[in-house]
Amino acid sequence: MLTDEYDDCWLRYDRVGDAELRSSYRTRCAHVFASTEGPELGVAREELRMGLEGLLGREPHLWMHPPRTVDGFLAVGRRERMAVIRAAVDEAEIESLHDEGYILRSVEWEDKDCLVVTGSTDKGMLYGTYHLLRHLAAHRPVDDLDIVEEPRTEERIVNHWDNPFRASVERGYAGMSIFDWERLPDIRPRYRDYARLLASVGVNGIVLNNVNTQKPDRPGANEAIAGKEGWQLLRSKNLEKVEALATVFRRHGVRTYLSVNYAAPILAGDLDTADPLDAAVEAWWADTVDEVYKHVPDFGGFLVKADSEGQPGPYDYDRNHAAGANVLARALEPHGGRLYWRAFVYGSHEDRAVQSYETFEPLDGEFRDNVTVQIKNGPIDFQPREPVSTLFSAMPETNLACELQITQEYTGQGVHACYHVPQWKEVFEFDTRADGEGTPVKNLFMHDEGEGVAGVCNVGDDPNWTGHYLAQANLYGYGRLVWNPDLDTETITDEWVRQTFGNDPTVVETVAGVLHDSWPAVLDYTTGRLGLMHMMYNQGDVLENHYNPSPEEWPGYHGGAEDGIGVDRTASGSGYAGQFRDPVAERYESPETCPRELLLFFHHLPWEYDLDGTTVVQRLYDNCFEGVEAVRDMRDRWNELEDAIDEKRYRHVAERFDEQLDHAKLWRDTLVSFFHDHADVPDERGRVPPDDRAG
Ligand code: GCV
Repeated sequence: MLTDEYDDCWLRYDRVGDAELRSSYRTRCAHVFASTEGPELGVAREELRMGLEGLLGREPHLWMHPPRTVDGFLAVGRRERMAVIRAAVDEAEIESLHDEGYILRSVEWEDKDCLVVTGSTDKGMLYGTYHLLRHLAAHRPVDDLDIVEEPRTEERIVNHWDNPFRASVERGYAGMSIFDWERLPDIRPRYRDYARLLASVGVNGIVLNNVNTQKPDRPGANEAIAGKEGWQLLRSKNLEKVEALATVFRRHGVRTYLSVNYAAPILAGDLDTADPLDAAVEAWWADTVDEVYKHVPDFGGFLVKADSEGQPGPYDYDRNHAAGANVLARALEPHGGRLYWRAFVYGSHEDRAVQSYETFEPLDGEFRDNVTVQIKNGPIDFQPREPVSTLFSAMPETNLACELQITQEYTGQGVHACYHVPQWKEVFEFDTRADGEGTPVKNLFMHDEGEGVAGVCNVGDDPNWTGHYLAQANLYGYGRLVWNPDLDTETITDEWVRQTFGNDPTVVETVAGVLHDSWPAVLDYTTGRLGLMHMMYNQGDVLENHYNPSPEEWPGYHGGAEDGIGVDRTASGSGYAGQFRDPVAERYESPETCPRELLLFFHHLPWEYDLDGTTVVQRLYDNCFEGVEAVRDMRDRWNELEDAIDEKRYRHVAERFDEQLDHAKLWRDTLVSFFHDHADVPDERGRVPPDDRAG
């Protein structure tokens, strides 16, 4: 049910097959009395028209007044404007509702069976509309509906690492950029469909361009891209393009943001410094921001990667990150804009894990109110598994956002199935003890304005949007989990499968089961089971970057050597464990109490260190073999669906699983050989080093 040749993702709205259910839906939804005020309500009406036509098998009748001659109807609008809604919802309920919240309720009104969708804002009602359609697509009953929903997280943003004018996407595995910057401000229908997908899961902000706004200064970097870099978006003629996109997203309740280069006063202006304490720099940012707001009056703000991986920053002028951020924040403040300032810095330290805490913790309380420090979920870089970042519990006086990666840079990219919702859930639920027992990570960035979650988006120009059909579940799950971090993974998965692949119980069970097993499989063959990480190829701009196994390349990340494996991050090593609060720090300090899944992240242990009757090296061998079997099993289960889902999607995923299986074997064989070569310990099952029989 998207409007062009692209895949519908979860907005398919397939016809409800069960006649009784369809008839109960028709009673309440075949006639729609929906308010016409406001752009978001226009989107809601259009979505209802498309969605109900698909689900009910005929276009709904959209009324301009309450229908009197029918058995029931759906009403979408404000309480004060519609008698049917007043009959269903108290004024006090609306008054206490969050701006983006909504109420869905069944009600009998003038002898008619009605459904109402209402809220205190148009945006809330748009979210309520999507909730209703999701409910119908999952074949849930509507006769006694009573749902009151509010977002638990204020800022729910996607970050695009798209390179404007180059059309490429850094760490993008779904083709070129969805945004055609050369043709903008011409609008493609696809932008609207993308905005619908985002709104349907409650995303309310989008950063349009890559945080790397300048050509990376490294050997082999493509010279042709000079002059086509992200910082150029601040130029007037390009702001018209931003304005066009913002117009589309605004109607769907999504605010637009830009990544900017710290040295923009030099690059895009004519200053010879970007020193944050220089008056001319301050004035330049103020003027530039004024110009942006002329184009996009509800502009969300900027995202900045500073002093990191070759991007300029305040260190270039001997200023700290708070001084660096505050100059941009002051420029944004009068317009209600926000500055997202990334905490992803490393460089001078031997163990990069410790650096962002050391850089930012001393600055707590020094950032202006409209600054949000954006922290990756872990201290390294979106690995299949890492501990949570210690910064979350170290900055109580600062607005924080958690950065997740929806795109699968280190978890098989566009080829492997790896469902990230369980991993994100684990991060959100981790008890930091920051404020005593029961201070999960999610509590440190939820609730307040200016706090939230940013997800590095996996969308590209591929017809299926995300490269791998199953990766659509990561985008969907991201939005749903961020809206409400208390939702359980099973609920999110079930919703996605039903909307995407239909309600056949075998299909639902199989697809949900495959998703459920996918992250553990990746953990097995990359050995994240014991906390190893970053054993991937890591060379410049080549295709296999962060995809193929290459454990010899960066021994510092895993510490594999003759005497053992793992990295000492305790007090006798880099000290990362000590950045946690007690008793978490204490637990991590000792290999006896450190959770298995992080053991080798925190400890360098002998290969034959005892693990409840087995050894580290044997456990690693076993994990690699088990990972391959887990992929084989997922592939076989998927293959059972051949006649149950459409050929196109079936084949696409089946072929991806074949490729994943081959690649998991490559991981297994590379890693077990590496472990064997260094440990010189035989595999007790005789499978290592691998030979052709390994299969
Ligand atoms: C946008 C890692 C990735 C880079 C990314 C960087 C970041 O290093 O490999 O592609 O750059 O993180 O998050 O800034």
